[in-house]
Amino acid sequence: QRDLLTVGEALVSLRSSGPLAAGGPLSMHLAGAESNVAIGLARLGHRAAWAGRVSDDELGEFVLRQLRAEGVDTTDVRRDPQRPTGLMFLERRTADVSRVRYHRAGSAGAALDVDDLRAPLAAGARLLHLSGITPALSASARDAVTWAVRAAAESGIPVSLDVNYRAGLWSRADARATLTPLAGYASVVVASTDELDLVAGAGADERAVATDLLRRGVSTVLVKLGADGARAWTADGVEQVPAVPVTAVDTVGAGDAFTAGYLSGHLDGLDLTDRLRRAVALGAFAVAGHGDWEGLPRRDELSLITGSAAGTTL
Ligand code: KDG
Repeated sequence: QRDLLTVGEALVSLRSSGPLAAGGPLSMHLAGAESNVAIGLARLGHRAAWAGRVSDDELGEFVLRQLRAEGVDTTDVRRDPQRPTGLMFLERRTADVSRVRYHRAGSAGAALDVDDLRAPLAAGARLLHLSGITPALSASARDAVTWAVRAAAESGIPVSLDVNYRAGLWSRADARATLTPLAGYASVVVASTDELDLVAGAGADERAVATDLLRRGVSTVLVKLGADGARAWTADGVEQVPAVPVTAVDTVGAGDAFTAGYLSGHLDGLDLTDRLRRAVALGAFAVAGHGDWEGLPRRDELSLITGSAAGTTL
């Protein structure tokens, strides 16, 4: 059985080392929040599958090739002969400021629909992971995600939902209207502090949001605190772990790495503290290397960061 099924849009990201308007070389990478999570889990030896749509051309082939190379199960990926794979430009505008520009409207990934998800849901998994990006892509993608959380609930598959608010895709009001009901189906909700108001009708106060989610059946609310680590709210109370101190060179993908670490700990049966420790350790690997997922550890590399330094500072 699969450990994890994740669903979403995989993108080709084109990274520049300087201002895009000035031109220059771009490097080509696989991006996509949910596929990043799948890779994070596969690197740690879990059976992870990603489902979604990609184009029927070289870019779709590139996405599949990268996922397969990382050991992610792509059996349920659909090739769409009509639509392109979405693109994301990541522009290093200054040494400290990077900007994202999407070319993903009308993409194959955005055309995701319920029929794309029937087979992967029927195949079963120990966990289903979704992000708040997918329902922002199109009406059919929103319906697909809504169907998937209900199908998972009926089959007893716990759902993990990362809010992942993307201002380039929808307004906060639209996100709140869609994500608040969706979060009620999740077992784990992952959010940054500035995303808390999008998953509960309880304002932005962390305790009030967590209380509301727990009351609605969520078992763990994870709040990412960046360089300050992370907090988890459960029925037993609240627990916080500090971040692992590393030299941050690229924060893109850190949230996905964090989620992958947490879910890996869950699959391994670790207790909450150790799940959080693995989550912040993976976040540290992500920020300490370039790329969305390239720097994520294999299992035998976990101790590179969780070992000496982190053993005492975690
Ligand atoms: O989480 C990193 C993502 O921002 C990136 O991989 C692309 O999924 C993505 C998005 O929609 O921003």
